[in-house]
Formats: sequence, C-alpha cells, structure tokens
Amino acid sequence: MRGQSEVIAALLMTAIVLAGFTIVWIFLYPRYLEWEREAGSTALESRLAASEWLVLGNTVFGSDRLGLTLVNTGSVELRVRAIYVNESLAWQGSLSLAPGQKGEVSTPLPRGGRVFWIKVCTARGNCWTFLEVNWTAPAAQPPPPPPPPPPPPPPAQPLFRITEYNNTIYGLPGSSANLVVEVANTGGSGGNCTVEVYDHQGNLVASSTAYIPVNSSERLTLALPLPNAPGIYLWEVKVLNLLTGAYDDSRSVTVVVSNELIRNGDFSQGSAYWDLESPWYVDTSMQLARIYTSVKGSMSASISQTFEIASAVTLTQLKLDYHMGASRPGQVEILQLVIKIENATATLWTGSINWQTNQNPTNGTYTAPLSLQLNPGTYRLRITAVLVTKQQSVDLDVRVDKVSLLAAAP
Ligand SMILES: [Ca+2]
Repeated sequence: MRGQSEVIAALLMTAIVLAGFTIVWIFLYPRYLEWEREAGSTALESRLAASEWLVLGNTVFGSDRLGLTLVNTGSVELRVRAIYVNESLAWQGSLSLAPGQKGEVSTPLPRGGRVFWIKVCTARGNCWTFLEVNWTAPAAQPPPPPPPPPPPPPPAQPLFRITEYNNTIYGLPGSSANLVVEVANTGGSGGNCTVEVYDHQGNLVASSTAYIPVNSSERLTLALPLPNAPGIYLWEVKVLNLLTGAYDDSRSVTVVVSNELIRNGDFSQGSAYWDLESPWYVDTSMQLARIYTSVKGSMSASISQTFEIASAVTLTQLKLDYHMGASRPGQVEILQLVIKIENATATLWTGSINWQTNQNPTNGTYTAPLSLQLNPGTYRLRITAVLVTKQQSVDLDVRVDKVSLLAAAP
C-alpha cells in the first residue's frame, strides 16, 4: 500500500506541476507573441527608417514664400511631417512620398538674410538639413549708421560794435595823438576784444585789449604815432573778437598830420608874434593872454597873429584854451570870444565861444575842425573878446592860451 500511495503522490505532483506550467504558459505566451511581434516590428521600422532618404530637389524663393520640391530618393515610402526654416517650424503636415516621388511644399519665407537652413523631418524621426542661399535677395545691409546727433546749440558769443570814436585825429608830424574808441558788447556773453589800428599802408600801429561784459561798453584810448610827413591819411580801426577770431567791426579814421601855423601859441615867449589890443596883455607868470579889468558899456578887443602860407594848404584844425569870468554876471548882456581867419580884405572863416550865465567862469578847450584851403599869401588869426554890459560895470577875466592852427597839404 505504501508503494501505491507514493505513486499516486508522484502522479499528483506531476499533475500539479503540469497544471502550473500550463497556467504560466497560457498567461505568458500571448505576451511572448506580442513581444516577438513588436520586436519584429521595431526591427522592421528600424530597417525602414534606415532606408529612408530625402533630398531637396528644388527651392524657389518667392517674395514671402519658399517653394520646396522634396524628392524621396530612398527605397521606402516616407511621410514628411515637419519642415523647419532656420530652426523655426515653417510647415507641419503629412506628405507621403513613395520612393522616387516628388512633393511640393510651400512655407513662409523669413524676412531678411540670404542664407536659410531648411530641415525636413519624416514621421520615422529622420531629419535632413539643407543649406539654401537666396542669390536674388539683396545682401543683408549693414544697419544704417545712426543719424549724427544734432549739433549743440552754438555757445553764446560776444559780439563787439564800435559805438563811438573820434573819426578824425589831428597832430603834428611825428607826434602822438589819442584815438578814443568806445566798444559795446552786444553778443550773448562777455569776452575779450582787441581794438587794432592800421595805418594807410596796412601796418598795425596800435592795439589795446579789454574784457567787456555782455551788454556793456568800454572806452579804450590808443596812442597813435603820427606820420612824419604832413598830410591827410585814411587809417582803419578794427575790433578783433578774441573768442571767434573774427573782426566784428571796423571804421575808418582820418589822420590829419599838420604843421603848426601859430608861433608862440602857448605864450611862453611873452607876447612874441602876437598883436594885442588893449586891454589884452600877456600874463607872463600864467603864460597866457588875458583881459583882467573892469569894463562898463561895450568893449571889443583882439589878439591876432599873422602867418605865411608858402604853398597851398588846407587848414585842418583850430584849437585854443579859454576862460571867461564875469562879475557880476547879472550885468553881462554879451560876453564872447570871436575867432576869425582873415586875409587882407576879407574874413574867410569865423567861429565863436559864448560865455554862459549858468557857468561862470565859462572855460574849456575849443576845437574847430577846419577844411579851409588857402593859397600862398599872408593871413591873420584874430581872437576878439566882445563884451556888452548893462548899467553897471563888470569885472572881467578873459584868458586865452594854447592857440593852435594846423595846416596840411591840400
Ligand atoms: Ca601857456
């Protein structure tokens, strides 16, 4: 009995093992089949993918589209799924191409540039990249240079104008005469200027530099060296702007170099060369011609001097210092100095200096520019003191000094 039960147990064991195997087989076999099929399929797909090949048959650049002709040069059918232009997705779809078949695809054309990288990808994951050059497109232009910055507004600059000057200068040959020039700065800022004087030959003969604030004026005095030869010269005064280097203004100056016709005009030699009518006398301590007396009624008395003209000249300037004092001024009707240039028969020129009630004594320097042509001959300069009083007598103090009469070649 014991051997029988062992056989049965062995058989049962065998049956259980077989049943287990059967169950395992039934469970696993479909999976094995599926795995085998998938493996086969994968191997097939790999072989198919390896057999795919694609070229770009033609590329047409439009104004904004890119026409691509794709040719399947592989041995299996392929399906184009995506096209990239310069790494940007340009087309997506499904274009099946049998071996040897062509297909057309149109994609947008990116703007700018001539060189395009075109990548074509198939459903099996193959990608091919092609370099295409658009020779008809203009080469990429370098960006235009930025426009130049607008010029900065010009800095405010000084601007100089000659507002006043003595346009005629008188003097003796080889002497020095002052030119006074008033320069105004009418510009936008203060600045330095140089006033320059050029003689008739264009030589710089004097200059003076000054800083002039904006909207201000400066008076500059320049000592001009006068020519040695008597004559009338045309010089020029110019204002050089030291900031801009430009001459802002220029004027002409007439330079009259004359000979003195009056001798002992300063009365340093007493009354020499002078003819004095009473009550004129020469005050030798003050070195001047003087009336210093009490007068009632009317008076007219002169000092005079003759001068010779050897060849034709032009009288250019008459000048003298004067002083007219009266006491009491309320008694004065007329008090004046009358100046005349006479020849033997006539008065050729006359001028006068009037005493002024509100300025007693009336004094100063009298200067008369002249333009009187004289032929050779003898002439007389006469200075007459004229007084008209009221009822009472007047204490008179009249002085004349530094008498000058200049002549230049005509
Ligand atoms: Ca004197």
